[in-house]
Amino acid sequence: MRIDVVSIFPSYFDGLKLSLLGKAQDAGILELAAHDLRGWTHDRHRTVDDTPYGGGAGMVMKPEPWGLAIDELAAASDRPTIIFPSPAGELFTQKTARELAGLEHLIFGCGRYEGIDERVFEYAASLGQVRLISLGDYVLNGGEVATMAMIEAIGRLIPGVVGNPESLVEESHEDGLLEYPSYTKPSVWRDRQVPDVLLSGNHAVIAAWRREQQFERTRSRRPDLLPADDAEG
Ligand code: JBE
Repeated sequence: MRIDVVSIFPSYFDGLKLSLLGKAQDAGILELAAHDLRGWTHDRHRTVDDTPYGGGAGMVMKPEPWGLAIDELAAASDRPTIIFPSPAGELFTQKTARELAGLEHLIFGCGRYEGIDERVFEYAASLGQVRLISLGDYVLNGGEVATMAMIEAIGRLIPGVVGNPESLVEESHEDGLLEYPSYTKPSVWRDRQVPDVLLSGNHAVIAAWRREQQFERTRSRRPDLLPADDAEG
């Protein structure tokens, strides 16, 4: 998979060279490049924003550098998916991550939250599939941190990135429920005992207990994840 990121702060993405995603890049499974939007400006001050038509607070990102950036990066593949992180977008979930992990080429455009000139999204749709995606209902200063979170969630689903693929299926959200609690040695720590059932060696009973824990936690912490009938209590 190829991922291009356009940002006025490309060094944010140096962190993605660490750990699992760094190894995936070394192994050639993932090709990740962060580009400076200002590289597509042509004025002395490398201007990327201007005042909004119609008035109002803040600045809006100018369309010209975005147009050139998208032209150049989209030309590298057939029909890339172009993602703009935005609090006004559709919500990012594990399902979104799975969809995006199956694609060949993603381009992330990181705007500041006052926004990018709307015509950029229309134009981008002529070169690829455009998606505005939100990490959640809160406001960040720009799309960079949201992009990093999405790349991490997507990247670990690419075959070969996570060493043991079984560890992927037992995680929170993969089956629509929160994860069951985990314990390791010692069996007693500061007077707290690991639940007896986990020491029983009875795999069927352990599996049933874990399932019940998943439902219990989901009911108490995230009832919105359960079908309506199961949500109360
Ligand atoms: O979630 N997001 O994708 C955002 C992007 C930019 C600003 N705030 C956000 N929440």
